[in-house]
Amino acid sequence: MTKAKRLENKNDKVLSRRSVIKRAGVLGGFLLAGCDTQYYKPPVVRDGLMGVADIMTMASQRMLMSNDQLVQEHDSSEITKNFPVWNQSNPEDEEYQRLRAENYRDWRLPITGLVNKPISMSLRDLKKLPRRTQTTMHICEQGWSAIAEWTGAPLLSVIQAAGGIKPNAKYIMINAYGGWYEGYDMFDVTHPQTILAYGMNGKDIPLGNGAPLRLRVERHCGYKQLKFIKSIEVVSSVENFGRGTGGLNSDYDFHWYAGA
Ligand SMILES: Nc1nc2c(c(=O)[nH]1)N[C@H]1C(S)=C(S)[C@@H](COP(=O)(O)O)O[C@H]1N2
Ligand SMILES: [Mo]
Repeated sequence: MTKAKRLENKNDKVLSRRSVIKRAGVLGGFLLAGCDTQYYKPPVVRDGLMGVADIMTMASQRMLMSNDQLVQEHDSSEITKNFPVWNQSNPEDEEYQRLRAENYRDWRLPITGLVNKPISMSLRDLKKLPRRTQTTMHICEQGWSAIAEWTGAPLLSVIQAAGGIKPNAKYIMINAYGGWYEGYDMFDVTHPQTILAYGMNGKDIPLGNGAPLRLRVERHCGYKQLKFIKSIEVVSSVENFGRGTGGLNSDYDFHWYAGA
């Protein structure tokens, strides 16, 4: 890792989950609840609980990870030359195409729902927030992996820019242009390597890899790395989205949580 990157990533300390939980008022919900585990549960879906196997896998994975552990960060020499473009590569969405034609000049990210100060951020606003650069391995559940360097704003600092969450907030739902959406719990939101990335390998994110903004939530498989981000909503329940399982992929038989 270069010195510059190490400097950028010094924000990890500021943003480490524990320090945030300790700092009164930032994520009020954590403090009022006085207990993390409430936020580390999978969504309860309409047709009952997630499968027992899912819950066991998730519980043991999260126990192992409870030390704020970071995923491995690679050397820039390991970056994959031709990072795949997988699934959607250019959403057929009128609004998206209009924004793209103007190089995303008018693109905005609304952050709404159970936050203290709903806002709408431009790419410039996002670039003014603390910045993190990480070279990580993307692992697609469909059997491939590749390494890239990602640069972006920690999701946590974006939520903080919206005034922090209200006490009853439990999940965040992210919508993408082209119809994908995924849900994440506060465990993912507050992790230092969870970033809204606008840069890939030192350049703007290419169209096919999710321009102008995609999520990197490094301990999840590929399908949780949402591309073409459109909006963020903080919610207390995932019930009202799609089929109510907490994400497009779990709506259609993938697991809500399949952490690596
Ligand atoms: N909006 C959106 N996000 C998405 C997808 C997609 O089709 N649309 N595919 C997912 C899957 S399964 C993978 S493996 C990665 C692929 O990212 P890439 O195209 O940058 O390789 O994006 C994920 N996020
Ligand atoms: Mo994937």
